[in-house]
Amino acid sequence: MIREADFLLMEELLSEEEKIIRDTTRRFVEREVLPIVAKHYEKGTFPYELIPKVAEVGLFGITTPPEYGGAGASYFSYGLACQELEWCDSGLRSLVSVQNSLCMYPIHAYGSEGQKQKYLPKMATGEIIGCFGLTEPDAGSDPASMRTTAKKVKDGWVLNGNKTWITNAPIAHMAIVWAKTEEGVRGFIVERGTEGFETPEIKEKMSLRFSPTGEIVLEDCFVPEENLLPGSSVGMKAPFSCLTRARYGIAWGAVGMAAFCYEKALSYAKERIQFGRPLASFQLIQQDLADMLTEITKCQLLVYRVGRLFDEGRASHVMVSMAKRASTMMAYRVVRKAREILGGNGISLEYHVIRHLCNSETTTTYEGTNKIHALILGRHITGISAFK
Ligand code: TGC
Ligand code: FAD
Repeated sequence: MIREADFLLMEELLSEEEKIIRDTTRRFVEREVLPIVAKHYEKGTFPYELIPKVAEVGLFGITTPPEYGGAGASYFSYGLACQELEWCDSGLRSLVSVQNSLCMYPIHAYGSEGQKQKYLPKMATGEIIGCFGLTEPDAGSDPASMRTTAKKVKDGWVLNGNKTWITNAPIAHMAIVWAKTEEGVRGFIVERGTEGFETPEIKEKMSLRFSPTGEIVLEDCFVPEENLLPGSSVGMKAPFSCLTRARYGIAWGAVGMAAFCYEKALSYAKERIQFGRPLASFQLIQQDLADMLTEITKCQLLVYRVGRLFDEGRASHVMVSMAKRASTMMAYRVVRKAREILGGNGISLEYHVIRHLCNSETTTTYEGTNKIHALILGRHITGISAFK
């Protein structure tokens, strides 16, 4: 499935259409992103010129129906694309995850027909980039404790509060903001340019440096009635359903990250001579490579099965939690082994592994930390909630 580490011949399980989506995505990242990613990572900048190119390959709105400008592809194909994107960089996959799962999905699932017509086609072309505001300074793992409020006024709502650690906030044209109304949490579309809406950038982060991250500051921000997502039920179910889709993409992406680093470590170990022999000839290095390939293969099987179940409508959000947690933890370990095999070169951006290593600090944190996913699984297994 991922060419670098397809030990169990999973390629044979893909349809021709799935192979085309995977290979088109790989060609795109190899040509357009891999050559520039290290430079931008070092500077902490994002190449805006990439956005129309990402759209041209069909990576925005992959699962959105064609009548709204999307590709109408399966979630399995979406997973394959995420894997190829994160083979290059987690921030690149984040750009696509947020646009697809956290912005286009809620508009398609919970938006009015007018909202779908207004936003989705332009989001598919990249003319509109979205961001998703759930996390707050005092509400991270427990977003239900959010403080952001939406007060009903004539013809609309007034939003007040702060969201933080929001991917793409500094570059987004609009935000999906979750806020507490008198009845409970609801979703709102807030467009850039609205008075009382600011998105200061979070600088000096040492992970996901290829991805713009910011805050959303809402100060007496008036949002017209037509910007409420009408189909979202009151409460956390709607925002959580978006998280499930983004977590699913991260689970696939982490396999791509690990496969990149495995391949890099393998070729390095074959070429690098120490004690008169290639590193790959030493038993301890062979053990590391065996562990890396085995771990990647186990997670390939996991995301493959969850992907197929997703398209059959049979994947529960707990299955997705297992896949997100297992896959990102696997990548965390595999990337560290790769970095060690590369010795001093392992910390050079030229070899890309240190970039993946720093990114793995975020992929095990956002979209629910590994501990939170363990507790989601624990609640499912025992029937006892550790949260309340
Ligand atoms: P809880 O009682 O668990 O659930 C309330 C209702 O929602 C349902 N539900 C879900 N539905 C769909 N998908 C899911 N993933 C769901 N999780 C829960 C649940 O069945 C229930 O329904 P009902 O009918 O019984 O009312 O609510 P809780 O408040 O106790 O939640 C606990 C917990 C820990 C599971 C939840 O707070 C959680 O998942 N916390 C983690 C927070 C998180 O993941 N934040 C992510 C922010 S976005 C982000 O990080 C983007 S990074 C993007 C990128 O750059 O790639
Ligand atoms: P906390 O919730 O404060 O957790 C701190 C530590 O305590 C963690 O180790 C956690 O596992 C542990 N912990 C918490 N509760 C428990 C418990 N009950 N039992 C045991 N341990 C516990 N959010 C968005 O809404 N939109 C975005 O686009 C977005 N993008 C992000 C991009 C980046 C680069 C990053 C780093 C984060 C992003 N986030 C986004 C926020 C992300 O979802 C949160 O950081 C994450 O959910 C964890 O919340 P927190 O940082 O507040 O940590």
